[in-house]
Amino acid sequence: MASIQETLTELVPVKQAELVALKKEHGHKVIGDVTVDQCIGGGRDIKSLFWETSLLDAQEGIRFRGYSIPELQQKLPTFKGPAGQGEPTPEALVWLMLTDTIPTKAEADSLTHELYKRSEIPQHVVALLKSLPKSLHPMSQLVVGLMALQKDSKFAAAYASGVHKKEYWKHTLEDILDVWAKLPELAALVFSNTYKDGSVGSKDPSLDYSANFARRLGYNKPEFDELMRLYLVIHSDHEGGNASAHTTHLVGSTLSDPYLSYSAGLNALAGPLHGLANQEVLGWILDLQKKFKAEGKPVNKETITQFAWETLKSGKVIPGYGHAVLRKTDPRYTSQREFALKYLPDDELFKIVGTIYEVVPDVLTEHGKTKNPYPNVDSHSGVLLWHYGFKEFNYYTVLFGVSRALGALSQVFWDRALGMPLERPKSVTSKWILEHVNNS
Ligand code: FAM
Repeated sequence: MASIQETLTELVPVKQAELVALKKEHGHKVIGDVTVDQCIGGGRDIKSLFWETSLLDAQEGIRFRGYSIPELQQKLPTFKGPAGQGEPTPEALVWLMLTDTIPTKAEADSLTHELYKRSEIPQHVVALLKSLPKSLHPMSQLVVGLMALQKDSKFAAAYASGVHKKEYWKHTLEDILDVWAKLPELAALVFSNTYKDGSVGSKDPSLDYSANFARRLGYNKPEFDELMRLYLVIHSDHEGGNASAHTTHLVGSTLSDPYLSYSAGLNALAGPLHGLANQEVLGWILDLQKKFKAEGKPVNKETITQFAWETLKSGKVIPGYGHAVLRKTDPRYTSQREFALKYLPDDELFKIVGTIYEVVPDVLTEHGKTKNPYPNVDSHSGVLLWHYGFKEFNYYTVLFGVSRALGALSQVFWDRALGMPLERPKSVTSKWILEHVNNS
């Protein structure tokens, strides 16, 4: 069986030739126009990014290399064996995102092994993390840890020694495998530094990436391992325009190595309109519960509607609802709901999430601003973690950060393998726009 490195060594020249042919045959053709609204409106729908690992449809949601989430669940190998014996593993998804092929169980397992081998964290990084104040947000701690690991970047070392540009992708792949392997370790250290005594649970070479991450965080239940697999798969990639993926790609385009590029992506993910929304959702639900308990009222459709309006009237967003591109319920929300129906149908917070779903789309529609009144991925993830006793919700975005590395860095691999150039779109001033529209 070929390793991931051997498989990619065969594939890279094929994909390079395909891109050359695409440019030669179709390079001059138009795929979109840009309006003034789009230019001053965050670039929505402008087709100007190249992203191979996944594609988002506004109505249907995300597809990874052409496969929807339910299709991944039917086709990708699981921890126990072939597809269908539980949730797919993130290692299997990574193989698919990198190679454009569904892996066999043996191929996915080889990647598990490869990542396990590389997972050790140097002592200077452990000491650095332990020196950080517990009050520093876990996302900031994760970035500090990843930046400190950059000392060992194989790409940066190869570049400094004058390696030929045709070889960049090999050193980039080395770094990407290292970052994927070490991120859960860093994340577990951040967790322990923030909420425990600084020590982490032990890992086990017979387990997969997700179960080992769960053990490092102190969780031992196979059901929680399944949740971790689902979580790491569905948060991994959401095409290229979202802020964390785009930032990683942009910074990588300067030939910053994968440590530097993904640290930048994590900083984008840490914003409340992006990945931090998952902690905001949990906070919103707990505030809602607390308020109505204090007032002696039940949490039901009426009180949730009242709370939603209070949020909107105080000039805040309802976290976990709306999306820049999607215009329907996020399939990542649906897959988490299905998990909850299977494993925790009677959970109190899960029921509240269900009731929120029954009323908030109508409230947002009546409010009349948001283009998409439906829930996104963040509106469900927190209650699943909470159910298993994972209540440190300021930490939730770190889990998202471990997952998003899988997609964003799979694309960075192809960016270097395909020789993608420095990203540098054109900006214009308001004066330029006025002159342009008046003269056309
Ligand atoms: N609650 C209240 N107002 C909302 C809203 C929500 N959930 N979603 C959108 N709006 C408002 C938005 O703030 C904007 O208002 P202004 O005109 O006053 O600026 C208006 O509706 C139009 O926005 P839009 O075009 O529908 O959405 P955008 O593309 O500008 O923004 C989001 C997209 C995701 C930033 C926005 O829906 C939001 O703030 N949602 C809540 C935060 C959240 O859940 N973020 C996580 C997104 C997630 F998928 C992820 O990245 N992990």
